[in-house]
Amino acid sequence: MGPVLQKQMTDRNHERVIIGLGKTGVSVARHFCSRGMPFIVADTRDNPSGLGAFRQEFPETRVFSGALSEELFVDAKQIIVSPGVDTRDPAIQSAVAHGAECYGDIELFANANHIPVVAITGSNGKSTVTQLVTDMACATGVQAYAGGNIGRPALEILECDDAELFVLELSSFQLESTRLLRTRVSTVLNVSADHMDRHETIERYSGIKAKIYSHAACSVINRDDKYVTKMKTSGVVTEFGMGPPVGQGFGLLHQGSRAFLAKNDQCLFPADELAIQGESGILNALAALAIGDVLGLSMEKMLLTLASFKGLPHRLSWVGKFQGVAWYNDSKGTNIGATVTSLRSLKSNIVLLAGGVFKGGNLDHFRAAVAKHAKHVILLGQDAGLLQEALHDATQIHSVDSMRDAVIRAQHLSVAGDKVLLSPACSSFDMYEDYSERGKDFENCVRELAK
Ligand code: UMA
Repeated sequence: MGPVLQKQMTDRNHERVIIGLGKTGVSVARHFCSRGMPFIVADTRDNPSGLGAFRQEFPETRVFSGALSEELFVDAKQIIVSPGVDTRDPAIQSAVAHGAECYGDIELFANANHIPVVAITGSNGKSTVTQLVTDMACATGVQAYAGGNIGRPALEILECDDAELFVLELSSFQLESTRLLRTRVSTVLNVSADHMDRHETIERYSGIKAKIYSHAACSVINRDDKYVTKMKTSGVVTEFGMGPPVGQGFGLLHQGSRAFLAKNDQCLFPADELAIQGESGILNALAALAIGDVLGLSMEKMLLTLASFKGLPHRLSWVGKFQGVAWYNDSKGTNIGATVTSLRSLKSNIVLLAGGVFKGGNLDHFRAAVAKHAKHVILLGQDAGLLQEALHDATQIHSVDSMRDAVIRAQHLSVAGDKVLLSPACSSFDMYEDYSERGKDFENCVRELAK
């Protein structure tokens, strides 16, 4: 190849820059590759863990590692960011100022997709509702695939030839980097402070979540959430909430002492028979029913799905009862809103294990819930000190250095009738690969102790 042609090839490759060599980056690379579109890849880590596998799959592709530089983007026309990449990076900002477009994988998905989409976001519960809606659709005979933040990149499920419905869990990071996604149904389940290190204010964060409603044929809203009810929706609106149903919406009705999930004036399912626990379990089930109803799924099949749904791992999951003490793994509780909801669900006699990387949020709200529900709090991880300061007068606080020590301390502090709850209110990246590795470590330590 002559130098001129080689220069042209290089420039063309550099027009499209994928940032992030994780699940999303690889799915974007495959998407471009299958369409014959050249690209380069950059990752801000010096030694990205997926590099070896990536080089094997894409031996011709240039990969840049380490801090992003302006030179990397000199020829860039499109920058495709992974959700974990902060677009406030100066080199990205400078490229955008020079005319480059910057967006994420969901934008690519939206441009290539022709199948109906359900889009689900919220600070908590979105994986559960995504899985439930997918299961309900499949039970009705609609071939549905779940993707997005739930773990399988959206561009990967786009390749499923038999798909009739895509159910996307979207994080604020993914919505932030999406310009236009048309959906059959969109929902924001709830809003409480999360990822404040990236979005800075809850108003900005809530504004990003609201983008999910901008091109929806139907908007499903949580009528109890003060942020969701202020969002601009589109299409037909269906509501859900803890009170009695409003109009054709979903809610709770009481018959005697029992509460039932209900539509309009019709009782559908006893709330105390749900395997997904607490108020959040009820709201997630109502949201899934509301979405499925809008899609025209069989109510009978949806209720059967609800009856057999055991919940996703690491979300207020039952680990076991040892010497009269009940142990729960809520490792997915990575923000204050999630942990407060779990504390409320378990009510009293709680020994709470928390800590990790704090992402911001209302610590007064956390302190009030801890004071009301927890006998002891055991803290570990990077931001244990910060949490200790915030909680010191709420209850008895203990600090430890490892999950094993946290579990041993919890066992010493608890008596029969108590509940030990791992719900960190923080992300796990200081000590673990992700929340599921943290949850598994917790469960292993508990089972080790119970032997
Ligand atoms: N990277 C950089 N620079 C950065 C940040 C990341 O180069 O500033 C690189 C990392 O070094 C790594 C790659 O980008 O090589 C990882 O990208 P990523 O962090 O975006 O992670 P993916 O593997 O692509 O996974 C992402 C979501 N991760 C995040 O949003 C942080 C996954 O959600 C999602 O399942 C997946 O896409 C498929 O859609 C996880 C998550 O933690 C579960 N989500 C957050 C949450 O639920 O709270 C939002």
